[in-house]
Amino acid sequence: MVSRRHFLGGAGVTAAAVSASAVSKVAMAALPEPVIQTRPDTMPPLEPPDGRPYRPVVTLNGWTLPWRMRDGVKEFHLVAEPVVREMAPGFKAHLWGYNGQSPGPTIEVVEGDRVRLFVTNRLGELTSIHWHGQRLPNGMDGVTGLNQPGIPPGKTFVYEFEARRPGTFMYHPHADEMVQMAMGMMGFWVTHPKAPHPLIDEVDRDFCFLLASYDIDPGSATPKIMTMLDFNLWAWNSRIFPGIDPLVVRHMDKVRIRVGNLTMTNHPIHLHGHEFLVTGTDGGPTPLATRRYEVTEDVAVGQMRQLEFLADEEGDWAFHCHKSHHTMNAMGHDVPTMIGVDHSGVARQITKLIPDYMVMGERGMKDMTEMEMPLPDNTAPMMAGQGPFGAVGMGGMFSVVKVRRDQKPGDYGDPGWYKHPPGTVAYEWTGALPEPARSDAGGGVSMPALARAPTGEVEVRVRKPGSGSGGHAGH
Ligand SMILES: [Cu+2]
Repeated sequence: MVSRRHFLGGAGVTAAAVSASAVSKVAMAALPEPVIQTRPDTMPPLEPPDGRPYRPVVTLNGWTLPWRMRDGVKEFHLVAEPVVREMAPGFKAHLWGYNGQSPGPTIEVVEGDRVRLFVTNRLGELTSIHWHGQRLPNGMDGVTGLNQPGIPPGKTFVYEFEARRPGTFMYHPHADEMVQMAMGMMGFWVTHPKAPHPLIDEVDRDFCFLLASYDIDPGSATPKIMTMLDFNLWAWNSRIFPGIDPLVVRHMDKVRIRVGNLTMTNHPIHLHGHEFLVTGTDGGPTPLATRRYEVTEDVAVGQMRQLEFLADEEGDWAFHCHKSHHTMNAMGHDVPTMIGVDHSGVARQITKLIPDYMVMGERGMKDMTEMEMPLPDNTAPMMAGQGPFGAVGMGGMFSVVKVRRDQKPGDYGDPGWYKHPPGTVAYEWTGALPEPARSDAGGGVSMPALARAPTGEVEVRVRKPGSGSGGHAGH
């Protein structure tokens, strides 16, 4: 075992030999040792020890794969294998990934670099790696059966090509499609420009992460790979809020955030407090004439987007997917809507039989964020982020961009919660209130309102849990 601590500052990275049964000693002599990551934390950027210099990216709750320079070629060793990924504190998932984690490590190279990637398969079935978005020889494109035979279990294949254009890419298998990506096999790839580029700005902080979704029943650990739409865990780099680290920046930093989508639906990624430009896609840097300011950018399936902004507003700014179901964790699903249903009478009856019975959800679901519900072991909290003012009613694809004046350049450490200047936080009004204006329009002339329901009893049918009418598919 050779420690690689010098690469990542003691970040829990170790080198592990491939088992002798998988690869012969002769073959091993030519292979770079695979570097394995054991922690799900955001690792410091990997400053390039050799080759052309560049400003490295920071992978949210992830890390960058060190390489070996041999005869001018950057050699990487990826190991496809089952992993245990902590998706949030107290919740571990049994996924497939690379080098100890899902997603796999970020690969960073420079435009014009010759890259050799050894891929060892420690899964029980064939795999391959497709280098999404790259210009490369057809036989290196990684589609099993079309461009190459699948990599059999226990074998190592070599991919080699030149990183021809700078930009934001990803890698994933093209083998047993539905299973391998649903199990978490994916990783990020960044190719930095070799010289100042008219469409690629230098930035102070450069973050990246992949969007992923899983369907893991409460109390279990393995994703249901047959799920097509109704996922219950919406993740950034296989982490769910409150398990996603904040993106910490210094006030007036120029910030780039690279996002890739390997889920089965689109994600409108929304930043509070700032406007950003979309400066790149997997097709490369966007032409200047196409750039416009946005606060939400939809990232469709199989796409990459680069968002850039000047962090000129101090504070703790929410950063999340704008699909509201994607900022929820597993327990928020498949429960009936009880809002507005007064079932206190029913509750009194039930309490005679079950003393601990709780009325839930009739004022909304927020109560459940503060309630310590008895959950099965290994279950993600439904929505359990705690902010300085109480529970943050969100989970899943949610994090915080923390902009601080006193953050040191290059320091990604969490500065804690923002301390608001006096008089700048929304507050309770205790004075006299004017009557609020209310619309009493019953509909315009083109669409007259329906006659109001006659006064009298309104019949309400309460939907019972477990009645099979989930009403939740397709989001
Ligand atoms: Cu989403």
